[in-house]
Amino acid sequence: MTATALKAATALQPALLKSFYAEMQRIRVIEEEIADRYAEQKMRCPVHLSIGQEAVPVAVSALLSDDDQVVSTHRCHAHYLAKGGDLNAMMAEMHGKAPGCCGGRGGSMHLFDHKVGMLMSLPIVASSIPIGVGAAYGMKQQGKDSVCVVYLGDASVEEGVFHESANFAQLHKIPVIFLCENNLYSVYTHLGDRQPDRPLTQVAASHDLPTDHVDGNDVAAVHAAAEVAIDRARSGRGPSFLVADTYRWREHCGPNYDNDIGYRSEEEFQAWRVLDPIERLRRQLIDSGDLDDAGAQALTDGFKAEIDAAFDFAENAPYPEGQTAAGGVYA
Ligand SMILES: Cc1ncc(C[n+]2csc(CCOP(=O)(O)OP(=O)(O)O)c2C)c(N)n1
Ligand SMILES: [Mg+2]
Repeated sequence: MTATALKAATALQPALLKSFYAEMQRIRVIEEEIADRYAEQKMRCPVHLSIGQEAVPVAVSALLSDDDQVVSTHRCHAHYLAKGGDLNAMMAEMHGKAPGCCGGRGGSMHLFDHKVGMLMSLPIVASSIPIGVGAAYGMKQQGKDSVCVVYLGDASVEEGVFHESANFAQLHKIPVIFLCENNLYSVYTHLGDRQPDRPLTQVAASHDLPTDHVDGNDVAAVHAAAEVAIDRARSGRGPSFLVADTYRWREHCGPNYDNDIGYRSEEEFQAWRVLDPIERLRRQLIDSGDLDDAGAQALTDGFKAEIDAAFDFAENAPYPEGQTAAGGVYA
């Protein structure tokens, strides 16, 4: 355990760690259910699952209020759920139904819930970054102490708009946190083939951003590092760039495992699987005497019924009316 993680784990109360466990497990159960039902073809949108990556959004959202905003990417389910996004609206959206959070027109990569500060998710890589910076600039101009967390994948750093946004944010001391979930891959290409010589933190530091790098599967370590960055933004000291190393368990897009197609190995997957953020925390809580098997079960008991009800809601909801098809189209 790193010094940061050790400090974080000892500082956090067991009750908070248990809530992290439950929240991560809830997101996992929801995404596993999506994967299990995907072949039924009732959800006709692509799905980018975050199974294995649950620690980052859960740790970060615990530090945010509904007035703080987040923006996300194509891989947005966990960000939306951890920020408190409405599950029925998410499931309806994934089924293309009218009560979906985007009116059934967006699908799984367009999850919004403005009541809880889930500003948007966008599938064009890096396109949400300047929008998050703009939202945070607005907060600053209005004299608020709110912040915006911009979730981005390791590939986003290779897009020009990341650099323009980072530069602008630092020049204007904008209260934004660039939270890079480094799952090592951009689709099938390993980070080592894309950035063989430069750590991601070094790329961000070239814009003079304060940077940090944590084990993204250690929820307490992420919480500790995010707390520093969020406090910096909230107190007017400007943006930060935080890299959290993690791993997606399933294929880039879709419900399956794809360790057999050649771009990564079963051995690599298994090495990351033992770093499962949920199982690590469960074991930590059991070892410290703060949780037992029955307690862990009790924390997660209601999730299956909740997601079944959300699927029922989505499947029984109406499709959008045909005559509204041009609504929201700007030309
Ligand atoms: C501008 C742009 N280029 C290419 C794509 C196709 N694409 C979708 S996701 C993705 C990789 C994204 O990798 P990363 O940012 O690391 O996120 P991850 O999928 O690993 O969570 C690519 C290339 C896209 N959506 N937008
Ligand atoms: Mg990636």
